[in-house]
Amino acid sequence: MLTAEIPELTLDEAYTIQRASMARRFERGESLVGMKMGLTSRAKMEQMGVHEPIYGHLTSAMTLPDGATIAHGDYCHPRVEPEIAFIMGEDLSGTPTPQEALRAVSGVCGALEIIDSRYKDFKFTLIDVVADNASSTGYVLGTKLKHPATLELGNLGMVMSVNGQVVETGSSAAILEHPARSLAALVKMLNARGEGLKKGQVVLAGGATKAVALKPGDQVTLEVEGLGRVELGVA
Ligand code: OOG
Ligand code: MG
Repeated sequence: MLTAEIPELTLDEAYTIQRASMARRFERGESLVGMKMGLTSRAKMEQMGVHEPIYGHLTSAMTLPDGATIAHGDYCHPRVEPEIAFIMGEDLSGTPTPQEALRAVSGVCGALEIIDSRYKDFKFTLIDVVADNASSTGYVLGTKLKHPATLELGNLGMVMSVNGQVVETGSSAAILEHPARSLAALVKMLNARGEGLKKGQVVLAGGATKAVALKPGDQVTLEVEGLGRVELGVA
């Protein structure tokens, strides 16, 4: 772990490291497509032993289409998480309330996030995982997009299955009690660095349940109440 080598590393410095590693991706031709929140549900906090929400950057190279198949061998030890995603209809910065943040959203959909970690066995501190871009690796958005005003966004049932077996069940309520609170928290954290969200960007609100390890041959399905299905295969 990074903090084992540099114990005095601060959270602010970890976010600076995260941006430095993003700058290298941008130099390689990737572009910023959005942001993700992490550790926003009790299940995730307890699984990882880190009890504070974090954010990471999503790039074009992480974007996968619904029904995509990934090669397990391209990853270290990938895991999948059931998520809710926002599509920003307007720029958003400052310190909005959850209600204000939601007004800047044009669409909501279900999403599967693939996380992977540089750290052995996903063992890290808050500062380590922030420096590693919050384990961001890939994401799949559902194709059914709804305006937030047409959904009970604060309590949507979520069922994640692998190879036809239900592996995790939950609700969008697990995400800081309402996914809009995760969005507002993200904007507040970005604001502390003079940044914000841009129209068209994607925001993942954070896993509603614990993450599940992926194996070759897995076919993952997420069903979100009112938002249809999202699928991911692993070869
Ligand atoms: C950190 C990333 C957490 C989420 O949705 O909570 C995350 C990790 O667990 O490796 O993406
Ligand atoms: Mg996640």
